[in-house]
Amino acid sequence: MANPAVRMSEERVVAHKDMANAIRALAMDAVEKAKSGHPGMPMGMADVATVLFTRFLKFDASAPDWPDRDRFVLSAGHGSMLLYALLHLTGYAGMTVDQLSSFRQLGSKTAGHPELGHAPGVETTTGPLGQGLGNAVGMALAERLLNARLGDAIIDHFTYVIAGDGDLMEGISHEAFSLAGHLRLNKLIVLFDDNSISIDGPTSLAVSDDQIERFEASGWSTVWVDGHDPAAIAVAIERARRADKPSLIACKTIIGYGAPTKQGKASTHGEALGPEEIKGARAKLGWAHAPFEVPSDVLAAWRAAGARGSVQRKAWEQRAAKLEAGNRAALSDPMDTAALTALGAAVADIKAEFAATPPKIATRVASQKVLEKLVPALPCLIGGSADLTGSNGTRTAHHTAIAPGDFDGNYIHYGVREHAMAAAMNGMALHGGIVPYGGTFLVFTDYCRPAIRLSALMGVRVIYVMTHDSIGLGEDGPTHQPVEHLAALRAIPNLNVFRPADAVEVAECWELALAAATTPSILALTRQAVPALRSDGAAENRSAKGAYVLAEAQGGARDVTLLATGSEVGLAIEAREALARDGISAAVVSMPCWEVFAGQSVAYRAQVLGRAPRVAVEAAVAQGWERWLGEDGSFIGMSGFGASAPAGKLFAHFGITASHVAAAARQLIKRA
Ligand SMILES: Cc1ncc(C[n+]2csc(CCOP(=O)(O)OP(=O)(O)O)c2C)c(N)n1
Repeated sequence: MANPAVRMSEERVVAHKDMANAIRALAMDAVEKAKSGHPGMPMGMADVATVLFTRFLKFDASAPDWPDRDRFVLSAGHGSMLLYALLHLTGYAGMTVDQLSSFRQLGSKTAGHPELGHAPGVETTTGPLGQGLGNAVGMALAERLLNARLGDAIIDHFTYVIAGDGDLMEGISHEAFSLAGHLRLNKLIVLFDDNSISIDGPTSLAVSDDQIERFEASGWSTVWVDGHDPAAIAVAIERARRADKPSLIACKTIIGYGAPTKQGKASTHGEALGPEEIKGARAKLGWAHAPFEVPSDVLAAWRAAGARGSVQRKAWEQRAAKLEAGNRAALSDPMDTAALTALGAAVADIKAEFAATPPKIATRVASQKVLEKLVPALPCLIGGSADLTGSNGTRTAHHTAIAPGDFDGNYIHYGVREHAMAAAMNGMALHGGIVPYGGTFLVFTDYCRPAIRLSALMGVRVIYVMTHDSIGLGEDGPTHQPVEHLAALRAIPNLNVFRPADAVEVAECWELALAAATTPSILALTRQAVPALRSDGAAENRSAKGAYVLAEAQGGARDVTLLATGSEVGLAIEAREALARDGISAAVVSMPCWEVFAGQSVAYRAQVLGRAPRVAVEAAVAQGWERWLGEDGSFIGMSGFGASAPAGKLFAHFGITASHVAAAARQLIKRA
């Protein structure tokens, strides 16, 4: 095999081997210095990464946000030093030697696992295995959707992923690959680090899947290559780029390649190699340079690779400059000023309709009505559901389904693949140009939770439409009735959990979710009809402070404050009326979003919560309510799982009724 090389100028040629060894050395050195990290994977995949970055990847290190760049996802995020070494070598701003030598230290750009926003060139946060794969499917899907809208001259790029055995063992990989194969996402290329080693030892301890056959069965193009043979890797990538299906390239590699006594062993996976082994590796690899030192010719060859795309990028900018302003803006920020204006108008429109004829409908139905206005106003919105379209109310008259190889539509039938749906939505949001929303039952947020957590950690605009939000879903029973889910979701930082009370609040919560640029949202919606509580038609978004006084105490002074969310706000209103008949003045506070309310001023919160005793009602567990109730408040809700029966019977059975709320209020007042 000819020794492939990067030609720098007429006279200097740098060998592939030296370029790959630069990655290996930086990875060994950084992990050694930190005394923590994973050298094995970067050393094993250095050849594959070198071929990809020097010969194929369309990128310009000086313009990391170029919308038509190829996306590179390191799904095997524990091998973060592979990515950091590449970003340093190719010349991304800020990824200095100092950063590499502060690997895994507080405040460095080189976090333990790659984190979005820490360094340019990190496309997504990875580490929880399998998530990067799901993100990449979303990115590849976003690319095809935008390509269908804007054409080849504007969006036409690949999404490459490096994934390890661990990624492929995770359940999410099945959902994600199955979806990608079905949709024929032919610009998705997975480079599988097929080293047959994971933490416990050889993968044969735990798995005997034939990954090639597995992917073939899901409609992928597959090939096996020697992951240390640059020419073979290049041929495989070349072929994958021409495939009419997504491609898996299984790269047979040796973990910790170059470590004299440890290569090929699990001991290189996740700990520093130690000074002796590193010395031996330097000798074996023929790398005679000091720690963190990259010789100038090797660095120059890498920098040339990092600048290779600049001509292409500049040509792209000229083409993009001719785009209609809206389309151009949408590539960088789909919710720009024009989109926010359109959002405001659409929400005002539907609120006016709801005010004119106050509807007694389920909040999921209200959400569908809101979407009927939003979808035509906001072309960036891409909807979908994990096989519960009719139940979630996620599809409108303005939707066309995306089909295999056909990306003209704007609605995704994710199939029964909640986890991949959530991870793919993260990928779509990260790609840019798209605001994804997707639905399932609230109880199945458990099936999406790892990806929801990453939406929150990354701060991406993803909207989860989670219907059937309590025992109010009725006959499907406790398997389908969320009780702890609101509390569990509220425990995730930087996640807005909205539980609107009626149609008007639904419109308001959609507006807030779409306007939140760096916070994902959950919309928890009812299956059952709820009364219209807001018919004021107010232009003001009253949900925007997270909680507000929906009905003040008659006569001003409060004897008691009733706090509620979603379907239970109606019960609080009924209880208020019952209490009024006894001469007790109760205020009702609707709390559609705790997180937003928690961010308000102390004065506002004090004014809303008042000084009178408080009763809260929510058809869910009490956890978290103590914050709003104080020491002496009462909670009406669930203390265990639900049951199978019609909704009305269940609310009565579990004591979540207006009369119980009123009774709790009377008791509190007596005590006070
Ligand atoms: C969801 C999840 N479970 C467990 C881990 C902990 N973990 C990190 S790497 C790894 C083994 C991965 O093996 P492989 O993909 O073969 O990586 P390699 O040993 O080749 O570097 C595990 C279990 C994780 N990061 N994410």
